[in-house]
Amino acid sequence: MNNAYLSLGSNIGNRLEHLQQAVQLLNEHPSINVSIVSSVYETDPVGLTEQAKFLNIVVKLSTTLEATELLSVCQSIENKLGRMRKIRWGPRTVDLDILLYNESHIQLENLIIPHICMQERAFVLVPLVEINKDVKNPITGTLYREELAIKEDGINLWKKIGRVEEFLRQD
Ligand code: PH2
Ligand code: MG
Ligand code: MG
Repeated sequence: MNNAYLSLGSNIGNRLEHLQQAVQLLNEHPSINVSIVSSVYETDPVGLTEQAKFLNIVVKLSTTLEATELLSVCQSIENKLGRMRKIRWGPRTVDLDILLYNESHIQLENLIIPHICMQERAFVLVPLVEINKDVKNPITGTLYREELAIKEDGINLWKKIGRVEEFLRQD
């Protein structure tokens, strides 16, 4: 069995519902079990700052899928939920990024693990450290909670979550 951490974000429409639908679709996959969902954080947009605030979560899952197969599942969920917006070529309603896959270091054209700039993104690190304060960068051995120390600006707890079922029932 493989363990992975995923970052999910949404900044269009009903953001919470998009995150819930994405987690539900992940969990419904026969080879994926979502074991932990972080609290929901409202976060200032990073990169392109002229856009709406995001809701971000991190989930931990176990899976028999290879990392590249997990990536395909994530992309099909993005497409499925994106299509519901009916905006052709429009912005995606939900983004699913694989952060970590076991202790793997993967460098493929379409998949880099650990996720390329996760150690600089508080919207990733805050929920990640919430669900596992001992998780380390598998390449450098640095604890992600130590990367976090100075960068918590623009990240606000939006909804406290305890269990996966509780998250899926929120409305
Ligand atoms: N995702 C991005 C770019 N910027 N900013 C926040 N706060 N949250 C995100 O999920 C996010 C972002 C590209 O995927
Ligand atoms: Mg992303
Ligand atoms: Mg992405």
